[in-house]
Amino acid sequence: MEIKVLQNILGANEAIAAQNRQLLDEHKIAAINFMSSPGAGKTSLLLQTIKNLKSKVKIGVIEGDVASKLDSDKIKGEGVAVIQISTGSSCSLEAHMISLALKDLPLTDIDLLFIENVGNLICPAEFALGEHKKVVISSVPEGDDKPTKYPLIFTETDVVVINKLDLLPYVDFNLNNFRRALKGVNPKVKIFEVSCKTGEGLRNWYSWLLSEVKAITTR
Ligand SMILES: Nc1nc2c(ncn2[C@@H]2O[C@H](COP(=O)(O)OP(=O)(O)O)[C@@H](O)[C@H]2O)c(=O)[nH]1
Ligand SMILES: [Mg+2]
Repeated sequence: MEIKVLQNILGANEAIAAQNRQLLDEHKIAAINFMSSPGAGKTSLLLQTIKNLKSKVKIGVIEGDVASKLDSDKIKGEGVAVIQISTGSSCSLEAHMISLALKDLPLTDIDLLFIENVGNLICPAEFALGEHKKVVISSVPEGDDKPTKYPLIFTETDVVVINKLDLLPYVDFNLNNFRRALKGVNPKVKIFEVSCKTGEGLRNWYSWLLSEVKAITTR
C-alpha cells in the first residue's frame, strides 16, 4: 500500500514536470537542476557563473531551501531574476513548486534558468522538475566514495562538477578513484573539475553551458 502511494506521488510529479518542460521549451529556456549535499558549492558555482555569463545570456534563478532566504539574497545582488522557494518539511524541490515559480518569472526575458535544489543526495534524485540537464556538484572534502554510496543521483545526472579542487592537498580525495566510481554507475556522464574559489576549470564549464543554451534556443 505504501509503495502504491509513493508511485502515485511520483507519477503526479512526472506529469507536472512534463508541463514545466513544455513551458520552458515554448520560451526556449535551457533549465539546469543543481543538486548536491549541503555545502558542496551550488550557490558559489551559481554566483561565479552568473558573474561570468550575465553579459552573454539572460539568466534566471529558482532557489530551493528548507528555510531562509540567504542564498536568494546573494543571487539578487547580481541583478538577475530570482524566486525563492522554501520547501519546509520537503527534502527536495518538486515539480509543482517549479510550476508556481515559473508563473512569477519573466520567462520571455530568460535564456538560462538555474534551479538550486535542496542540499542532499537522496530526495532530489527522485523528483523530476522539467529541467533539461541535471548537474551534481560533488566537493573534494566529501570524499571520493560518494558515487558508490549514493548511486541513484550519480546515475541519473548528466554532469558532475567536482568542486573545491584547491583543497586537494589537504584532504584524502583520490580523483582517479572518484572518476572510476562515477563512470561505473554512469558511463556517459560529463565531468568538470573546478574550484569556485580560484576559478580553476570554470572556463570549460561556461563553454558547456553556452553550448546548451545555443542548442535549445536554436531548436
Ligand atoms: N575552499 C573552497 N571553498 C569553497 C569552494 N566553493 C565553495 N566553497 C565554500 O563552501 C561553503 C559552502 O558553499 P555554498 O556555495 O554555500 O554551498 P551550497 O550549500 O551547495 O550552496 C562556503 O563557505 C563557500 O565559500 C571552493 O572551490 N573552494
Ligand atoms: Mg546554497
